[in-house]
Amino acid sequence: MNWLADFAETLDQAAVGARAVPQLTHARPDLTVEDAYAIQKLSIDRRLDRGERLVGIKMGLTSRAKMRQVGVDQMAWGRLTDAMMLDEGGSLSLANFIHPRIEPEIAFLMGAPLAGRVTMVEALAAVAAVAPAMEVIDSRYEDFKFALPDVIADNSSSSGFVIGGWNDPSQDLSNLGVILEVDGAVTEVGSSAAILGHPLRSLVAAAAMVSQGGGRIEEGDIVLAGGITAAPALHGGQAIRTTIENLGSVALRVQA
Ligand code: 0L1
Ligand code: MG
Repeated sequence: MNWLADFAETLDQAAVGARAVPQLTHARPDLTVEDAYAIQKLSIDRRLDRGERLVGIKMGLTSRAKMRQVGVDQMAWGRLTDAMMLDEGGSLSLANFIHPRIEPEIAFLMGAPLAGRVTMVEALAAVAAVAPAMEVIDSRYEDFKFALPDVIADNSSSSGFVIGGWNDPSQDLSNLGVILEVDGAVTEVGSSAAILGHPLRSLVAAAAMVSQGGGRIEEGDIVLAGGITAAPALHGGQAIRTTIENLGSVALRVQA
């Protein structure tokens, strides 16, 4: 339907031009979650048409801290492309974003596909490696405000991500300490348990949600399990580091 494609174009252009747009639900209060995932797909298809490649998925709103921060209390997922990947220890330019925030994440590297209803044991068996990560989220909506269908259509706010060193996944991931430092000062503290009680539960949810949309998580995909803490705003010149117990650190610098 044309209006879905029109919304997809609006969000795609907002991302490309780093310009905020009004929430879609202001124009269309009856927008459903199903419509929103269709818009997300159409808008990411526009990027694929420009030569980007899908490299995985992100889960969003899997922790209470994130739900509280944005006032939406249901999980959502989005698509990751190669153009969103940032170099570990590298820098990002604020010019490419509207009002970016950063959040600590756990990333899974898939060693096998995963789809449908799976147990945590089956999810773990499909994981090749686990890493500390950070996601740059940058809602394309004015004032970073949205309802659930808005944020889903907007690729669950995903704008960039950075992955640290990969680790053996056969370790206890249930309650790993997490700190987010800005310029060497600890600004957020959390635990991997903040992700649905165990980060593997996010992977279980991801398999089910992606299948509902007719897709599956592929071998080689990266899956971001969801923000662990609230996400502070990024400002020029900041040095950002996330450290996760037993998994290591991942860093980024914001260009001045
Ligand atoms: O913070 C937000 O923009 C909500 C969607 C992304 C949340 C997450 O990745 O956990
Ligand atoms: Mg996130």
